[in-house]
Amino acid sequence: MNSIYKKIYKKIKEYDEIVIARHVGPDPDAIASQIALKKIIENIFPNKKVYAVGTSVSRFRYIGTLDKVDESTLNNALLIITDVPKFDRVDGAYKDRYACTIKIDHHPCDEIVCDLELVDESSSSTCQLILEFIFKNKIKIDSEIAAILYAGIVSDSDRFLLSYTTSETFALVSKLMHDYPFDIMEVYTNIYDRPINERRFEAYIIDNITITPNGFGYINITNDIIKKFEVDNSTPSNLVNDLNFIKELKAWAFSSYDDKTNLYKINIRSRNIVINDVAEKFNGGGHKFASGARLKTLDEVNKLFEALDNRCKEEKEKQS
Ligand SMILES: [Mn+2]
Repeated sequence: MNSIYKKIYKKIKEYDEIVIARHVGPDPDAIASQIALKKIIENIFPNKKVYAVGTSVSRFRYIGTLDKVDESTLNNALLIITDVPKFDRVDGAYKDRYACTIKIDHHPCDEIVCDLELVDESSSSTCQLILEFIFKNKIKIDSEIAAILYAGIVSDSDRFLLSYTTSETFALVSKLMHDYPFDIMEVYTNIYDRPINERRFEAYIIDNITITPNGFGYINITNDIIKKFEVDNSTPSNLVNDLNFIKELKAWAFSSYDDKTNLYKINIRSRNIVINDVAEKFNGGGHKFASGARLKTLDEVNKLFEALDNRCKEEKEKQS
């Protein structure tokens, strides 16, 4: 019987032009999964044209560089989307242009959107799924690709702190490190080195976050504050995990304003309280305990905060 891993390998083999895309507002797992997959395919099939597309983010350039492709020139191409559940959040690729589509992802999703799908909601990261794909197909990689995949797994699991971290995660990572040794400190430096102004900004957030009696923490981060601390609009998203393990916080959310899209961007995290269904009601979604939303008005932002506080209240009442 052909497993999904084998089926995906077969499809990749069939197509000469392959585009790999991931979600808008990428994180290290999104970029690492697409770049690693591109390198893997290029190693096995040097004659294929493989493009990893989407807006580049300078702070993730250590993972690799992205490509531009004119989709109108493609004919009979394969599209692989990684780390993204649906096409409305795919950055830089349009489904209709492709002869075949594949999805590799760990976000919850109630629909089939691609011809072939490797989806596992219980996986720590999309990079973990890529690792499974590699080992199941006995693909040879190298230490450079290994370091990229490790960066994605470490980052998405928040250094193995999140509940999606399983024995499977450690088994795969152990084999990866054993077979393809890489410089672990270099990976951590790339992911975690921060300028002092960013840490000061984090201190500001901790100083100014409001915590309700139900254990919900929220803060509206204005653009004046972003300017004052000389950080950028994506910085709040990068810091949101750092509020984990604060005793008084069961769930928390940051709101910041994005001038480019004219939308409020909300990052939501929780400890064991399901919040993605709340985010979904406010033009958002994501994982059970790590979600986000994009909203037009501050009024909607406040309504979302209220709904999240209510969710915390319900949970508190259940437990008492
Ligand atoms: Mn991910």
